[in-house]
Amino acid sequence: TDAAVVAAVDLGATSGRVMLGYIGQNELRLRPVARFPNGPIRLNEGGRRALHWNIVELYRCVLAGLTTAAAEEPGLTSIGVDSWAVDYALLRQGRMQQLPYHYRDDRNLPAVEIAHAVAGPSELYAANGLQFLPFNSLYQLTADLTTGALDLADQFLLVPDLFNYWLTGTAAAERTNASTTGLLNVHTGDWDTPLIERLGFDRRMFPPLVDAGTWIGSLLPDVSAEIKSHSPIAVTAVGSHDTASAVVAVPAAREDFAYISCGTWGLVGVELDSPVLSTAGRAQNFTNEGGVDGRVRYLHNVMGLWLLSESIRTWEHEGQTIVLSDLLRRAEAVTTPVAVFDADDQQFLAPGDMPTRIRAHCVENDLPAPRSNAELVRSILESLADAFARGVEQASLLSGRTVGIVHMVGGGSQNRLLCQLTANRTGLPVLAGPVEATAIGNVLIQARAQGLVTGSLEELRGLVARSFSPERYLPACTLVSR
Ligand code: LFR
Repeated sequence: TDAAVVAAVDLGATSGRVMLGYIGQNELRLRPVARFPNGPIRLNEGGRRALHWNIVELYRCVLAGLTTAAAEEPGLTSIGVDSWAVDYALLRQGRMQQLPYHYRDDRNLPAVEIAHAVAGPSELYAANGLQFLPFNSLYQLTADLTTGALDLADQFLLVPDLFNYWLTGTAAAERTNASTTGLLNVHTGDWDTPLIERLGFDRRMFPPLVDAGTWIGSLLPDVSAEIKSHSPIAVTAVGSHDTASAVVAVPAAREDFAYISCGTWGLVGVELDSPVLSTAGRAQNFTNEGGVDGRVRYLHNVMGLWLLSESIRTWEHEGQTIVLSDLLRRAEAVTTPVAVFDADDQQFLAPGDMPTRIRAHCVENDLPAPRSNAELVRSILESLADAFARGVEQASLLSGRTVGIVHMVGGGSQNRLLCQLTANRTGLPVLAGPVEATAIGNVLIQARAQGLVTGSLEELRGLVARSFSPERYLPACTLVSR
């Protein structure tokens, strides 16, 4: 075929991948070329066990993936990088000063109080429109302020921006991801200088903002040599917040849709043209994150498959052998009513023994504590589906947008039980897939920047729907257990 090729680098909290994206007349295909694990690393910091990202290892894996990509497709024209949000590197004269912290590190809690003493939650919401999450970059930066780390830094780069800088030498802040820092003004979409200065940060640390679709630069000569590429490759800004890219690739055919981008997190919401800053929305912890093409991702963070993956990690650590497909089959076969607990409870945020925390939470809340792995998994999935259903309903109520269909994209869309339970609890059809929505959204924005496809997000979504047809789950009310 004569399809053009771009590469999507998509970094998630548990794994990263490099995918080749093929774009032709009315065709869109994806081919994985590399997958690698990602995870936190604990380091002793003066007696505290700090949680960091092994960002340099991640970069090594990205370069290895790009080497394979360039070898397989010498005509590769562009690279785009997306990752999870909020986490960043601090640099001085281009040198990274410390390993980026993981958003699940516990340094944030004291920092929240310090930041809120300067600017309270309602004032912050009026300025940045973000739901309260204790790891929003502004709280992390407050922690850096108290340790003196900011004294050494002259630049702040979110993870994808850091990779773009390493690849091209150009420092820029892509807007969708920058919106998750809490330091962008929700009305102007620009760095909120008064807020930044009140919080005690140096405005000059924050790089110029660019929109998704902007050309960032060409690969540095040594990077080009490293990945053995013989033709010029551009690095293009994509919706560098993974959720922003995932929302681009929701294969919606109608306007009245809600989405659930489900991986480590379950991001539940609707897409709007302008932010909703109501007190009710703030009370329900709804966020106005920046989307591609100036759209607003009005959504709520649900704890997501983290509850499951961290349970599995705990069991494996205890020496149990876990086969995910078996476990899910047994969870599906559970017929006794299981606890539907509050998946959003902040106590589930930190890494560590998840089954014990879930059981304790059930006991505290007079819910039946799960007695087996299968019951625990069923309880997690029921609770997630319940939180998803509440999220969809609230998104609709708070925004005034009618919702007639739910699109589930990302890794969670492969989980048949979760999709069915979500259909049951929302009472709406759930269209599941694509699994690789984030990488697809990443590819599409590069393709549009290169003129390989044209049109609005609606048109891009049409192309996704034609190329990856979603699976349909209809609500079956009898399956609901409470
Ligand atoms: C999903 C995600 C969420 C963000 C969380 C932390 O991968 O990007 O949107 O709230 O990770 O960065």
